[in-house]
Amino acid sequence: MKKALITGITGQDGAYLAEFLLGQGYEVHGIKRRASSFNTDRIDHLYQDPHERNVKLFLHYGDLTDATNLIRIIQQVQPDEIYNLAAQSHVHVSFETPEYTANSDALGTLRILEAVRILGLEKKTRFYQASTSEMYGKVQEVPQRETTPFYPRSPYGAAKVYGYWITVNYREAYGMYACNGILFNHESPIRGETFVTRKITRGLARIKEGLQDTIYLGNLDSLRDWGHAGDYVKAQWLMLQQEQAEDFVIATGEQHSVREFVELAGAALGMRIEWQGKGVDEQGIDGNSGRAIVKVDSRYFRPTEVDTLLGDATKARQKLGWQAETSFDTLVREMVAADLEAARRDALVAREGFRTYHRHE
Ligand code: NDP
Ligand code: GDR
Repeated sequence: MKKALITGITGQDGAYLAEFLLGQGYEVHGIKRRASSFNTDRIDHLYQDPHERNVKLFLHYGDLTDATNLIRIIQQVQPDEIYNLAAQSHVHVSFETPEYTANSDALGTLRILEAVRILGLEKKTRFYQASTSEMYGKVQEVPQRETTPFYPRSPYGAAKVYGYWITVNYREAYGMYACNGILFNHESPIRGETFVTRKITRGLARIKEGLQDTIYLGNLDSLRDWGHAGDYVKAQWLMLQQEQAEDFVIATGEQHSVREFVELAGAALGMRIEWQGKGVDEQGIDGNSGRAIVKVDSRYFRPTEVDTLLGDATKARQKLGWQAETSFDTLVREMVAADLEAARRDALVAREGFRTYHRHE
């Protein structure tokens, strides 16, 4: 039975990947951070009581900023595959926490690679690095492919460029099977609530249920290549099953604006969108029930923005046999449906007289 170690198992991709690998018969180990409250919501459905027999999922406390902890966990687990998904992954937040972002996202990657080398596991353990389209930043070529030069536009992007190159370097210097998946944005119903897609679907669903009346957004004109996280974790696994370690772009090849995302989510809920704020063209979408106010708020603009991303995943299609399966429309509808259910639950709680809380973030 193969053993996999996932850093960032409590995140969106970690949860999808853990479920996928368990389905493939793996023993799955994950690193979770100590928090003052439970932080395993996304993997609770996979949890197995450690006192039972035939346990296949194990969680270890750890942190990418703690080298000795990583060495000890890797020594103990002796993984066949490591998926380094842990990161301070929010681009806007990286402008506020640039040093921490570099420590976890750049040096954290180095710490894992170095732990593998210190433990003499270079020939046993395969390594996947969660690289990102944010490395393309101010894009130098459209669409972006494996050979497109990087020009990061945030502390997050810059840290991930280091993670990318140190992975390539350990492959070349020590013959490790180490590869980068350059993944474009991918979303799902368990996407973090402060990324724009989830913020939109969650916010509109709550407006629909009368729990709030406005959502505040930043740059509506950003263009992204949005896919589904469930499709993308399969590509991560496929990258570690090849004869030779290589780097791959994973994307849908289709691009939409933030504004289009709002419009489609609103249409799925049958809502009329009322745009408000500076720089917003007055426009609405047809719908009979409900009205959602979408306001532009400068606090959500970034000091430097990545205006447009569009990936070319031809290499992944040819060499991995991978391609995105979920359409943009299906993705938006799946996210809207899940958030509507959650909003209905909250509305029921509110109607019964219990207090519910709302935060704009
Ligand atoms: P999430 O933000 O949902 O999850 C990040 C995970 O990393 C969480 O489990 C988090 O723990 C953990 N983490 C954060 N900092 C540390 C640390 N210092 N030590 C240990 N664990 C830490 O991200 P996604 O699942 O969306 O993304 C997975 C990876 O892929 C990330 O590296 C991201 O940068 C990258 N990526 C994501 C893309 C996307 O569109 N989703 C696209 C391209 C790359 P906790 O739950 O405690 O916060
Ligand atoms: P991104 O995702 O920065 O592409 O990084 P995010 O959803 O945060 O932003 C996408 C675009 O939407 C614009 N935007 C807003 N963004 C947020 N978060 N909140 C808002 O209110 C808002 N309004 C407009 C942003 O300016 C941006 O242009 C994600 C992360 O998952 C990274 O970890 C990953 O590497 C990249 O995708 C690929």
